Amino acid sequence: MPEVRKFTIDCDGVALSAVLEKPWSDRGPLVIVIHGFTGYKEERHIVAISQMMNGLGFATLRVDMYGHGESGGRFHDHTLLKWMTNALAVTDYARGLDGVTELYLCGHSQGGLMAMLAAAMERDRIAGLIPLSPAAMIPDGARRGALLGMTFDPRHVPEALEREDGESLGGNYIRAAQLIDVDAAIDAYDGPVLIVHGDADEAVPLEVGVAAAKRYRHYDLAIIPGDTHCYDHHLDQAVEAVRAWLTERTGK
Ligand code: FER
Repeated sequence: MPEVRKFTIDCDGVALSAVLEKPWSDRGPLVIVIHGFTGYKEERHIVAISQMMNGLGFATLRVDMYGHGESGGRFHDHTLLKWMTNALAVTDYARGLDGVTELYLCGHSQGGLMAMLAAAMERDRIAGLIPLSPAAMIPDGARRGALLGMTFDPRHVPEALEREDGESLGGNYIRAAQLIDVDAAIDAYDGPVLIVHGDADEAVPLEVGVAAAKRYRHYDLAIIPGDTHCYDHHLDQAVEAVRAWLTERTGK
């Protein structure tokens, strides 16, 4: 049984809710695992991927980002810049844990994009990057004026985007996203990358993940036939793709 600990990580006064699962006692690797837009750390696919990692001997640190899950901040106020700052705080926390050897970053969708941006910032500190169905097109969408199936004037950013479920997303989300250069982040990272993407993804087209993968210098790409954004049909195959890649990387 791995050690399981639930706690919060402070990020400039905002409490980020986190769960650490650690199968080793002295020393070992750790993967930071981050959910997507409107997601949280107990989602089925986030937990399944993490449990597999624990079984392989990797500790996992699942964290709710700003405005999501049990963390502080309002959903309406979240931005990719806040999530990037969260990623720095979480990475610092993980690096400070006793016994952590290699550090990996894994994130789903918007969390996958965040992991890609964090990998660029942390390129000298991380051993590998695992974006799952990464929503790498968000910054382009913000610049073009097309997000969440809605359109807007990108030069006159609306106060908010009203989502179908009634929760609104503040205009600062768009303003921040417009400034993010995904290609520059990809080019800044030359470590190993595994991108996993379902070819029936209804939220982030497969081509987005394929294009991101192909821009990385050292990438592997696992396409899951017939699967959706959250691996509703073949979660086992998504988990297996990550397992095989981690096993190969660590020679376990
Ligand atoms: C969008 C498409 C996908 C978008 C966000 C996402 C904010 C993120 C999805 C996820 O994280 O699961 O247009 O706009």
